[in-house]
Amino acid sequence: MTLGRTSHRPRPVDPVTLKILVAGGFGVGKTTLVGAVSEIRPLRTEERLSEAGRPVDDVDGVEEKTTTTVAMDFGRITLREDLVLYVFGTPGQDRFWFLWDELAQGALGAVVLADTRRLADSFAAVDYFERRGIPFTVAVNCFEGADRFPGETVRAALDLDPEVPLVMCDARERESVKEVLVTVVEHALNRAERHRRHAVT
Ligand SMILES: Nc1nc2c(ncn2[C@@H]2O[C@H](COP(=O)(O)OP(=O)(O)OP(=O)(O)O)[C@@H](O)[C@H]2O)c(=O)[nH]1
Ligand SMILES: [Mg+2]
Repeated sequence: MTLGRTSHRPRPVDPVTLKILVAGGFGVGKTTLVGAVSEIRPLRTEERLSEAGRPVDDVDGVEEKTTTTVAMDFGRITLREDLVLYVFGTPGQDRFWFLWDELAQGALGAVVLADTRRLADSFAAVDYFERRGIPFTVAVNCFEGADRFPGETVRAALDLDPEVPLVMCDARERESVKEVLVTVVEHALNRAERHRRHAVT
């Protein structure tokens, strides 16, 4: 038997896979964000917004919207050859809140997308991750036509902890979304490292 040189080559390592959630109010651009960044055809669970849903679905400010996520969005992005993110978009409407606990299981971190025209719609997502101690980053989806506010104003309005990163993004742009995801991963890893050091000392 001849042992070729190939046997000495390092074997490619399996990438680390991390789960990231994308949350935020109704129609803030979660499905758009997952679709923009995913390297596989994203799984979507969109249903048409129906007349029947009108009394419960708050479409104020998003009148153009014809569909809504009813379970989740799912996409995948390779950040580095050894680091793959599975990105889960949550449904934005209150009536699907019961799904959040399932989706949040095993998540390393989360993005709370916000629209400055309807900031209050993202309060619930901020509260959710704060309560559960899941590290998150707030990403303002800069819709054209929406007023631009300085980060500090948005931070104050959402009453964010100083350590929570806040970034501006365009949910339709792959590179912009990638930056958001890198921010979340770095924030979550830094926080885990701080907790670990704290536990040792
Ligand atoms: N102009 C502009 N439109 C956007 C942007 N992001 C999303 N949209 C549009 O806004 C609408 C809502 O986007 P979605 O991605 O469906 O929002 P969502 O947060 O997944 O909505 P739900 O699942 O119903 O909560 C769609 O018509 C998008 O095309 C953006 O950055 N700029
Ligand atoms: Mg959606």
